[in-house]
Amino acid sequence: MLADKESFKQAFLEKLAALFGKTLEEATEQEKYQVLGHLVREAIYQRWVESKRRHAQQQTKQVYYFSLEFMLGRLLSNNLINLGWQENWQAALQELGVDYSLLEEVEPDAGLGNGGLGRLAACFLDSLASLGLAGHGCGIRYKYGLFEQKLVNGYQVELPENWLKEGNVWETRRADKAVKVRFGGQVRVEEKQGRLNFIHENYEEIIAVPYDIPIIGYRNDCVNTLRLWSAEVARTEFDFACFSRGEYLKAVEYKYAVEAISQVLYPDDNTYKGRELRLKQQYFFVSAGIQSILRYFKKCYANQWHLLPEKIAIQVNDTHPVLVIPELMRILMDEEGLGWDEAWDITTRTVSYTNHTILAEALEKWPIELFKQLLPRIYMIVEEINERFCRALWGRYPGDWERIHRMAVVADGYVKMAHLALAGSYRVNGVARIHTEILKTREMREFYEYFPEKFTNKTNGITHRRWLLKANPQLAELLTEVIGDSWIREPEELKRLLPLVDNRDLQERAASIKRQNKERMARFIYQHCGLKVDPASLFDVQVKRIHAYKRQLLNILHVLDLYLRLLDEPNLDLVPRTFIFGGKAAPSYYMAKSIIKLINTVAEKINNDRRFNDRLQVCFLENYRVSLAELVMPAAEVSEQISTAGKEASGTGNMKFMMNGAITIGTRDGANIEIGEAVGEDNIVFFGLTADRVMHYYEHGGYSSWYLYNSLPRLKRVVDSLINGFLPAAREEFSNIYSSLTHSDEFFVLKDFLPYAEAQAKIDNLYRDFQRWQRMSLTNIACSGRFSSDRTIREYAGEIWGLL
Ligand code: 26V
Repeated sequence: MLADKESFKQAFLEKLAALFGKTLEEATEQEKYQVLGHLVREAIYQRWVESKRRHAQQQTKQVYYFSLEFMLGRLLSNNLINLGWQENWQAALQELGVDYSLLEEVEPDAGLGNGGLGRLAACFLDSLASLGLAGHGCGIRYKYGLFEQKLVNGYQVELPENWLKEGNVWETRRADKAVKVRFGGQVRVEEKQGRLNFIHENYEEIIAVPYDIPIIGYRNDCVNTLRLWSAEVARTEFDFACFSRGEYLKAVEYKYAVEAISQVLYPDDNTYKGRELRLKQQYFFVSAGIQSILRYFKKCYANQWHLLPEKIAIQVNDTHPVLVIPELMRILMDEEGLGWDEAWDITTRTVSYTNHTILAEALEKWPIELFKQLLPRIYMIVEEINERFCRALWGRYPGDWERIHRMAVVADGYVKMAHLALAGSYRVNGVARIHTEILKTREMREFYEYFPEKFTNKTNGITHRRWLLKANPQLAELLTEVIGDSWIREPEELKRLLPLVDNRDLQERAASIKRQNKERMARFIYQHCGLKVDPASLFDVQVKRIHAYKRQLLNILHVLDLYLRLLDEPNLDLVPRTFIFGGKAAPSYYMAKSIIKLINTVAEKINNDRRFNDRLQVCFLENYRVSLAELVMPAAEVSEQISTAGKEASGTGNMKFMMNGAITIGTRDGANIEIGEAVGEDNIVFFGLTADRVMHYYEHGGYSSWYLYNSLPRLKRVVDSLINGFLPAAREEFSNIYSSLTHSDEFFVLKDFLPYAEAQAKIDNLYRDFQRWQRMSLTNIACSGRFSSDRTIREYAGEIWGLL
C-alpha cells in the first residue's frame, strides 16, 4: 500500500527510474511531480474500474453533469487529501529531501472555465464523488484554457494558456470510446411502411475522442469520471483527401478546421456572441456525450428505453448544453425507432436545467440560418418542439398570440435556448433564493405560470475540502482540535464552534493563523508585484471576474475617497488597510479593461505616496485563478461582495471567504442574503439599494446620477479625480468611465457610494475591537457549513435527480 511511508518511498524512486531513467538527485521538479501523478493514477485505477463495475452491476442511477466549463484548478493535493495519503507522502518526501510544496507548484491549473459557473461544476464533481454518488462530468478538453492575464503598464494583456504543454498526468485517452459527430449537409425524408425516415446526407463527420479524468471521493471507494471530448479528424477522410485527390494542403487545412472545435475556451462570461464555432462546440460535446451515455445504457438495459429516466439524469449547466434535448430526441427517434411522443416523454423526464444569470446580454439565441445550416436535422426537431409547444400554449391561452410569441422556442429569426431548456426539461433551478424568485416573478414569469412545478431553488455551494481543508490547513487543524473532525464529513457540524466564539484563547489562535496566512500572501505580493504590503494591515479583498455589475468601480472609488481624505487630513485615523483586487476581463469587454487600468493607476498613485503607506495600499493581483484563490481566501479579512442588487445570481467567492473567516461587506444580492441569515445581521455588513429598489428605478425612473454627482461634493470630488489630471494617466484615459457614471450609471455606483463608504467606516470600527471582530470571524466559519457543495448536491440528488 502506498499509504505507508516506506513503500511509498520505494515506489517513488522506482517510478522515477522507470519513467525518466533518473535518480532523485538528477530529477527535475516537473519529473518528480509527474511521478507523484503516476503513482496516484496507478493506485486508484483499480478503484476506478471497481466503481464502474459496481454501478453497472447494481444498476445505480447515473447523473451526468453537462458543462462547457470545468475549472478544476490543480488536482495533486486534492487527490492526495481525498485518498488520505497527503500527510504520509509529504513526510516521506521530506525524508527523501524533496520539498512537496515545490512539486505542487509545478502543476498547471486546469483552467477550463471562466469563473463562477465553471468553478461550481468542479466543486460539484468533488461533492458527488465524496458523497459516493454516481455523478460524472461531460465537457470539452480545450487545448487552451482561459487566457493567462499579464499586466503591462497597468493594462490587461492576454496570453494563451497552454496548460497541456507538459502533458496531463490525470487524463486517460480512450480512443476505443471515440464517437462520430456530424455537421452540415442535408436531410432527405423518405417514407417507408408508413413511417418517415430522416436521412442525413453530405454531412461532415468528425471524431470525438474522450479523455477521462478520475474524480476521487473523500476517503471512500468512489471514483467517478470527468469525460472531456477532443475533436479529431476522421483518419480515413484525411488520408483519402490527402492521397487520392492529391490535395495535401487542403487536407491539412481541413484537419486544423476540425481541431479548432476543441482548441479554445471562449473567454466571455455573461455576454453572448453568436459565434458559429461556439455553437459547434456545443453540439460537438453534447452529441458525443449523449452517444456515450446511450451506448452505456444499451449495454446495461438493452432497448428498454422507458427505463432511461429511471437510470439516467442529465443536468445542463446553463443553456450551453441544451442541445442535449433535441439530440436525445434525434437518437431515440432516428436511430432507435421510437415515436415522437415516447421520445419526448423520455427526454423531458431525463433532462433538467440550471440557470446562472439573469443578465439579458447573456441569453443565448442562435440565428435560425446559422443553426439550420450547421445542424439541419437538429433544427427540424427544434422546429417540431416549437410547434407542439406553441400548440399546447394555444390550448392554455387561446388567442393570446403575443404571449405565445414571447414564449416560443423559435421566434423573430432565432432559436431561443432558454425557452428550449424550459420546454424540454422537468426541472429548472436558480442558484440562490433571490435569484430563483427573480426568475419566477420576472425573467421567466410566464413560464412559471405555465409550469410552476418545474421551478426549484438550489443555492450554490463550494467544496470545503478544497476551500478549507486544503487551502487553510492550519485553520482546519485548529477546528479539528476544538470541535473534532466530524465537520470534514458533515460540514454543518462546524456549528459546534458557535458556543466557543467568545473564547479568548481560540480567538487568539485563529487570529494568529490569519496573520500567518496574511504573511504568506504578503510574500507572494512582494515576489510578484514588487510591493511591500504590511501584514498587520486589514486585508480587504475583491477577487472575481471584472464586470460592471460586480462594481469593482465602487470599491476603487472608495479607495480614492480615502486617499483624498488623507490628503486633506494627513493624520486621519484610519485602520491601516491593504486593498487587494484580482480578476480577468473578457478580452473584448472594453469597460472592464478600463476598470483594470483604473485600479492599477490608483494603486500607482497611492503606493508611491510614501506619506500614507502605513495606512493605505492597493494591489492588483495578476492572473487570478483557482490556485491563487487558494492563497488569497485564507488571508482575507474583508470580503467584497458589492454587486448591484438583483444582478449577481449567487456568487460563490462569498462562501469561500466566509469559510475562511472573512467578514462580508455586501449588498443584499445572490447568496449574500442567505449568508446574512446564516450568520445573523451582526456578523455581516450590508449596505445599499435592495433588488426591489433597483427594479423600481429601472421600471419607473427617478434616479439621476448627474444630479447626485452635482449635489454631493464628496462624491463629485472623487468622480472628478478620474478626469482632472489627478491620476498618473492620460487625461482622456478614464473619460469613458466618467461619462458612464455621470450620464446613466446603470449599476447605481454613485447611488450606493455613500452607503458603501459608511459601511466601510463601520468595518473600521468593528476591526478596532479585536474580540468583536474575532467573534464575527469565528461565527462566519461556524455558519459556513450550509454553503458546502455537499449540501447543494444532496439537494439536487434528492429533489431533482431522484438519487436519495
Ligand atoms: C455565459 C456565457 C454567455 C455566452 C457566451 C459565453 C458564456 C460563458 C459563460 C456564461 C456563464 C455566465 C454565467 C455565470 O458564470 N454565472 C455565475 O454562475 C455562478 C455559479 O452559479 C454564480 O455564483 C454567479 O453569481 C453567476 O454570475
